[in-house]
Amino acid sequence: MTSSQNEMRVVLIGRTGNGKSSTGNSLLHSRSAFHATQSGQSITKDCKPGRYQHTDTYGQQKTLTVVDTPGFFDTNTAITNEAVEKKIASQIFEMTTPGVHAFLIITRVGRFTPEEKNTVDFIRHIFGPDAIKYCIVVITGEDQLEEGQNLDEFINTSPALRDLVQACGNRRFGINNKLSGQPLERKTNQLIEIIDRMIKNNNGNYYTNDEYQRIERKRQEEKRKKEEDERRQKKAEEDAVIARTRQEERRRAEEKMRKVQEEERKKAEEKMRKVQEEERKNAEEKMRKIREEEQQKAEQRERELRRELDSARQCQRRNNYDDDNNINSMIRGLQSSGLGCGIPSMNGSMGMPFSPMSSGMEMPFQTMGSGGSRIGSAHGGRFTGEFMATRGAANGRPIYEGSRGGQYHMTSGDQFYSIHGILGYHDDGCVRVDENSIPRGIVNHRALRHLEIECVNSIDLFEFLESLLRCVPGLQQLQVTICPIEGFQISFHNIARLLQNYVSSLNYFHCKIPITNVYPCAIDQILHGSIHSIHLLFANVEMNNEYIIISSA
Ligand SMILES: Nc1nc2c(ncn2[C@@H]2O[C@H](COP(=O)(O)OP(=O)(O)OP(=O)(O)O)[C@@H](O)[C@H]2O)c(=O)[nH]1
Ligand SMILES: [Mg+2]
Repeated sequence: MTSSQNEMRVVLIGRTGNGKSSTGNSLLHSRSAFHATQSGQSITKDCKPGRYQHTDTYGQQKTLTVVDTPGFFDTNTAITNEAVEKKIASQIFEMTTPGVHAFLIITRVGRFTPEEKNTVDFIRHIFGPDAIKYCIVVITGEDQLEEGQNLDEFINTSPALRDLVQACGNRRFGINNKLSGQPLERKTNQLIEIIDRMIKNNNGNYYTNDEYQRIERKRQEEKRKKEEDERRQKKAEEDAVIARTRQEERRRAEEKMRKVQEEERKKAEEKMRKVQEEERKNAEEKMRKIREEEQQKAEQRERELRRELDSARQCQRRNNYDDDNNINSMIRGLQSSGLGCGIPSMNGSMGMPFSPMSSGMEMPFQTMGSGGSRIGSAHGGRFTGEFMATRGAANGRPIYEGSRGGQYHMTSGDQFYSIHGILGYHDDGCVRVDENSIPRGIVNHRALRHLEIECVNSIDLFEFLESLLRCVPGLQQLQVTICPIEGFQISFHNIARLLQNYVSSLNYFHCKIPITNVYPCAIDQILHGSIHSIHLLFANVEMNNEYIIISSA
């Protein structure tokens, strides 16, 4: 097999203690690559390779591999049986494959034994007959040659050694491993040159045989398998990296897509929100403008009406209230203006839940007349009261005088009850219905459903109704006739709330105010102070020459 120019593999073989390890260290320029010591037994137990980067005299570099081996021909150890021999051989093959450039047979000055001649046979036996062409006899202990004796003279002193050297093609070399530094380096360089020459003589080949071939094939196969495994592993790793990269890219793309979608969704939401906000603002602005316009119109109308009323008052003052026709004509003027008759509810959608007039139902009440009339309902009744309250003060305390009480007439079946004195004055000056003053056992006033009240002089309608309605929680229909005096003020807004709060069952309300008792200022209060707040139970405001009628239908 052609030798590689930059490799040299050398095997040291010889008897125990001959200096194999020492020679190996010299070749490797080391003192400790192999363990070398003076001992009767083999120190080296297993083959061991050592490497050194050798530079020859031409500056060419080569890797020198030196394989140290256990001692041969030792009675105690070493190569004494087939098993150990095979083990050593196998290790040498492993460490020097694909072949050996040189077998160095290590012998020693003064210690050569005839058995060592068998080393050649051992080499032939292990490596084959041609291995001898690659053997060199290296004699250690050159420093121990007798004075004046050269290496060949020493060789010639032993026929067995001479035979060994001859068997090895007279290739021999003497070395003193005790040298150091340059002298030792010169020696090792000379030995390597001898090996080089031997290789050349062997046509530049290292020694190989079937076993080496087999091992080499096996090694190549293992190398190929290893490379294949590595290639497969590398491919698997690359595939894994690609898969991870793809997965990562997919994840990034999904993340990007998700972000884009999220952003688009937010943008759309923001856009929608802005549009809705804009629409809301526009609608609010529109509503505000409409309200403003309506407000302005109402204010304008109110100013006009006030002007008209002022002029009417002035006119009346001038006539010292003598000319009722003027007032009536003013009222008619108001009626024709739309305020006095059928003023629509402020909230157009609020229709009356109960509207006997419009629905054609029979009115449960009869129109109030003097003395009243009986009511057909079993739980209907009629209340009339005459109150004349004068208010004064004595010692800082209020004094109330005047006629007290009133009458309550009620039908129950065929009976007609008259109840007197159910109204009373109170310290705070209000006229209230006193529930305790209603004679018990005569009538279950809490069961009243229909009630008519007529007050011939001014009372605080709100206070009066509040106290009355506490006594009649089941009331469904209420008719009130009052006669306000000049300056009398009625807050129909408050009364409406009162009726709705206290008598949830109330579905009909009828309030009649004789016009003859109402002075313009009272009309003013009724129409302008409260009428705008009226709703539901005050859906209708009617006015004729005799009455202002406010009712729920
Ligand atoms: N004076 C002298 N002593 C040497 C020389 N070479 C080796 N020795 C000594 O010989 C003894 C044995 O040397 P090793 O190198 O251990 O011999 P070995 O062949 O490896 O022995 P095993 O490993 O037991 O087989 C050591 O004490 C070395 O110092 C030499 O050239 N001159
Ligand atoms: Mg040794």
